[in-house]
Amino acid sequence: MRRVKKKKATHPPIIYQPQGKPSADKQPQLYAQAQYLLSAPSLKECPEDTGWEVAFAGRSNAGKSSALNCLTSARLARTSKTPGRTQLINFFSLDEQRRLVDLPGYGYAKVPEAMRRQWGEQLGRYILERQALRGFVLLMDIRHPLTDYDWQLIQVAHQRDLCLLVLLTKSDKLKRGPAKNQLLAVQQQLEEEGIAAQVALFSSLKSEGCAPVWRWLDQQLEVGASVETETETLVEARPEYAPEDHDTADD
Ligand SMILES: Nc1nc2c(ncn2[C@@H]2O[C@H](COP(=O)(O)OP(=O)(O)OP(=O)(O)O)[C@@H](O)[C@H]2O)c(=O)[nH]1
Ligand SMILES: [Mg+2]
Repeated sequence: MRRVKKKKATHPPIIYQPQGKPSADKQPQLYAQAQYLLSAPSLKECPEDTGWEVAFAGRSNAGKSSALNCLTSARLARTSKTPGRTQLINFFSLDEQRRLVDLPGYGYAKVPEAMRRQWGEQLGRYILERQALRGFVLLMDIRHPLTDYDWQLIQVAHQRDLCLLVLLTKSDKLKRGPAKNQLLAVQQQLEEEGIAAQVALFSSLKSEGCAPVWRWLDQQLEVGASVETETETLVEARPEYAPEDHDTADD
């Protein structure tokens, strides 16, 4: 009997597989054109202190780099399942005068005490001294909001009267109801402490929550002032980025 040779199954190569529903948000050109600028180990190595800057801060592993990647074009900032990965102040330019900044995460217990203290100092100096700094995005894992370190940062930002946007990240980890409750609880605690801040849910994994962040960033970066930008030009929504859901560190 003639044996029929089985055909080998062939699969088309997987180029990009979105993990969530495509976002309905349209990404403004200003954020799509973001480029890596430089990484500074301390304040004196930062770019010239002119123009407008918004910093992304939060505990190690909160999802800062992932959020930056999601809001901009692609894999600009390095993400990791190992907390404490971002040890430098990373600058990304949007145009000649506007930058987004990925700050080193704080509060990671395994980082040696001396290094933590040194980073605390650099972070404090950056926040208090940097003239270009116009606002702060504080990112907190929705399951672990408002740690002592977060409060310290909020107080320092408050001292300088910096605008604050609080993002509760990894919102995909909770169902809609509990996520909303967590949002309300955080809003209430900030209000009780007299902190004026916008609070919003955010998921890099699902590309959810980008539009309000872009609007808020536009305000802090005074988009439209002095430098001609193309924020009116909207490009297709979905940044070609979604972090892998390998966030097992504190599940
Ligand atoms: N489920 C889920 N996981 C996420 C999300 N955003 C980030 N992660 C995961 O969380 C981990 C940490 O993300 P990073 O963006 O590197 O966090 P970071 O705050 O920059 O961390 P450091 O640089 O160490 O301070 C990674 O494993 C990401 O894949 C999200 O929206 N949903
Ligand atoms: Mg990082």
